[in-house]
Amino acid sequence: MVQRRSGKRFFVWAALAGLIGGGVFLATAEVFALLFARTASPILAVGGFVIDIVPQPFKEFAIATFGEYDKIALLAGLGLAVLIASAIAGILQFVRPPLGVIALVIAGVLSTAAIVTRAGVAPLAFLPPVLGTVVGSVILVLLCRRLRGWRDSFAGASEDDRATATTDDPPTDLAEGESARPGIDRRRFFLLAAVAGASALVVGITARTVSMAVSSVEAVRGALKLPSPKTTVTVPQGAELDIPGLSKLFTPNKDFYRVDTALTVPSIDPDTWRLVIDGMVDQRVEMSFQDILDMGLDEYAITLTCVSNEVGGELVGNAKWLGVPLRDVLKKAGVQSGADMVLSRSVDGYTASTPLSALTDDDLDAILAVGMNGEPLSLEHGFPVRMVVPGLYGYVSATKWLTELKVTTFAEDEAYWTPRGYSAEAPIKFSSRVDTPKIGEAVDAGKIPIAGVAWAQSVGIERVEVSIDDGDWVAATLSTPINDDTWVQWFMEWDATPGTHYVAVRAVNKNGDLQIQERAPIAPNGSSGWQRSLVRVT
Ligand SMILES: Nc1nc2c(c(=O)[nH]1)N[C@H]1C(S)=C(S)[C@@H](COP(=O)(O)O)O[C@H]1N2
Ligand SMILES: [Mo]
Repeated sequence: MVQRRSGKRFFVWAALAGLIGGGVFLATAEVFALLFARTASPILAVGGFVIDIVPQPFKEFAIATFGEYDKIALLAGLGLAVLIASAIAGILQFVRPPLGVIALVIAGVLSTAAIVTRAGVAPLAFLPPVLGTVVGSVILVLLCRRLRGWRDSFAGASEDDRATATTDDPPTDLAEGESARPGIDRRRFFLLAAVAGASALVVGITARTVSMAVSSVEAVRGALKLPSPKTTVTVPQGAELDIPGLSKLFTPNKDFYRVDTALTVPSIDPDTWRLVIDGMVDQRVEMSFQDILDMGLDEYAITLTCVSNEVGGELVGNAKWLGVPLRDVLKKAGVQSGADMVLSRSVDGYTASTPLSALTDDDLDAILAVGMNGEPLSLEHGFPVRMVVPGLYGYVSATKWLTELKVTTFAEDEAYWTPRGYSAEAPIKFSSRVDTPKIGEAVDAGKIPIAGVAWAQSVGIERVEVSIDDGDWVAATLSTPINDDTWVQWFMEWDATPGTHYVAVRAVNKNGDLQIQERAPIAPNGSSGWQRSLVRVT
């Protein structure tokens, strides 16, 4: 009797194991969707797929029945289907392994298909459902194994009890049908069930909530129309050379390098965003996003560089920024004498220390930027407001998701990277780079261009020189510069002969300084050296 009753009870726990396995699957997928591909949430992708395939009359029926709650009804229905299917998968895995895992894998394949066939999908979008399937299956297998262990020792114990009951031994102090063994196995099952179930709930709900916050800010950003600027950047004739393999004059936003410490991209609603200017100021000032726009926007072309850029590296990009001068913003608060630094703070706590003079100097275009290449900043590049300062590495000047400007001193305050091995002040070391021919890619012999970019923000590039096989330095042809804050393109025609050759490049800035030849690592204040690369000609 006892056994039959508890046999049924095990099916309930098997169903619970299935629910937990399913929950872990979804929670894992949500976390990786948040990290790699926001559109890769299995539930939402399958929901979207269902919306796409159900026939029009059915959609009308759904709208007539549920009204504006039709999407919620769909998600609730899907949720219910997931619950039932997970419970069944648990029971299957308990009685006929690996049927439950097979069911989970089928669900994984279907949701992967729903995700990767959506429009505009990220390249890694398959990862969330695949990882979800793997982790969910592991949990399901472990839970069912422990459950079977519990059932077997339970059945064993019952038989023992029956066997002992035929003898005249006095009853033990264990309750009927119980022995120490099933107690341990039961605890093992419930411990894993509790840990996995609770983690799935907490992690899954957190990840989904963050995703929803992000997508609503994404929608706000999509609907945002920045006012037209008072002035725009004039791109002179001959500013952009047309050479295959050469960097575009303006780096497209999707190719623009991204460097920050943010694990998840902050999502800030511009309506509630505020910038606080405080510290050594006459009056603390608070500005809204609209206050910034109301100052009137101008367009600035500025090349941004990361201190982590190695010689010849990719962590540099050029953009047209829409923004307002930081000196005008600081004027509103009134900077007090004695201050020599502005500590800018991001909503995620990141800070940068910028010399006050770099922000207040009339000859420097240090700005608060709201737009990048004709669009509002993307979330990754600092939406809604970031700083851009020509001539200083990003980590000491280009704070994204800006929230506070504290006027202070270097003696008083320290920025995020300062105690981590990087200098408190870091002007960009001007540099030059070869874009084509690409290192390691063989080129055909004959007349080919050698071309690249060079930058010396706030000073300007005077000359770029190229040396082949350690021969004489020959001046390359420069594109017409936009201004001294942006990079210039350069090229030189080369009669390439078969074999391997060294191509080296160096620049001279408008102060007449030669690019530093001595190699330096990126820490503590930026790399230096001349790029010299091996090119194979066939
Ligand atoms: N909030 C915040 N802003 C930041 C950073 C960061 O980690 N957090 N990194 C800085 C660094 S090191 C660089 S090089 C630039 C890069 O800007 P980008 O990602 O738009 O190219 O942002 C700067 N602003
Ligand atoms: Mo950086």
